[in-house]
Amino acid sequence: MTDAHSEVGVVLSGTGGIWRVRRDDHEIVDASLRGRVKKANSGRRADGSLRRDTISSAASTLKLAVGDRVRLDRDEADGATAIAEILPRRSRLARRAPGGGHGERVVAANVDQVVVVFAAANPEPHPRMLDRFLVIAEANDLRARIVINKVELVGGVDVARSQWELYERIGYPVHYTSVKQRLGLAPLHDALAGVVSALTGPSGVGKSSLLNAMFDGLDLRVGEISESVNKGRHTTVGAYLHPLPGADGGYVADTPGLREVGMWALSPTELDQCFPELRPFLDGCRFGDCRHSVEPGCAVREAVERGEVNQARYESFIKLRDELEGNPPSW
Ligand SMILES: Nc1nc2c(ncn2[C@@H]2O[C@H](COP(=O)(O)OP(=O)(O)OP(=O)(O)O)[C@@H](O)[C@H]2O)c(=O)[nH]1
Ligand SMILES: [Mg+2]
Ligand SMILES: [Zn+2]
Repeated sequence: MTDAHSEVGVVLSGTGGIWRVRRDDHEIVDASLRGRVKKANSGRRADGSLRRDTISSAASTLKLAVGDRVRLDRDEADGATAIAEILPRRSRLARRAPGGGHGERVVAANVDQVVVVFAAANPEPHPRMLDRFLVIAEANDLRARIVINKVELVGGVDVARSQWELYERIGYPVHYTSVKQRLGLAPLHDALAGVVSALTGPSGVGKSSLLNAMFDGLDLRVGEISESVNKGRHTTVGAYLHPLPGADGGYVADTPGLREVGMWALSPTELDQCFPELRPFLDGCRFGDCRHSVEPGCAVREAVERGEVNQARYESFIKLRDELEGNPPSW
């Protein structure tokens, strides 16, 4: 389709009516979502006649999300920009609705990786919380990367690594950084440049500080309690996409809603697949519907007993599964 007045861009932010879009020429514009795009569930009106201008069929059941690539139309008369089409997504970070794909809420589209940031100390890290973030990434078939920041507070990279290398053994890349001492920033910069990352982690671990230290001109606010204000509210899943300065480009999505794993409605029976180190053992359980707790002949539990699967990770799995099955955790 060639249209002299249409351009393509990436959605940076927005909620209902007006969306901020960064065009491929790097100009940032506000664009409205046309009524007929917003409502288009099919190419036909209620009376069966064809709509003149509907969203492409692949996008017809999708709601617009940050990270979406969209085709923009500019009205020559009043100069207003409208989103005419959502281009096909290559991936998405989505909350699943219970029982299937219907009604899922896309937190960010076209995400290449999830980057989970914790502090080695201050605030004290919670490995079980890290496990939850990793499960969300796995459930969305997204690569995950871990950052342990503020390593100077525990005596440096080697001390931090001794505490977290378990995750390296599972296969997750782990970055050990200190903004204060400018440690480990170059490799993390290179891992973010040119791709779309969903950045998450507890408040105060240094996410904004890291981005500012790696990308000149980003100037994110540091040291503010940015998201706790809205804690617990479903609206906080809304994300914001920051274009990364530099020749390589790339985007980082601030995704506060990722913190509330209970809202993700993962299926308890598929949770074991979201722990990569359990996968080799899942076919070995005596029962196909093994819950990997008290069942006889459980290959997962045997692997834990042999020390081939980390005990704490296994406990994370059990706690999360109990939670997903509706038993509130005791921690
Ligand atoms: N000691 C130490 N402090 C750091 C380091 N990096 C960041 N900080 C400090 O940690 C505090 C929180 O940093 P932020 O960058 O605002 O943390 P954040 O993760 O963006 O927090 P939210 O936006 O609330 O989610 C600030 O006071 C930073 O100066 C580090 O490597 N070492
Ligand atoms: Mg921040
Ligand atoms: Zn089992």
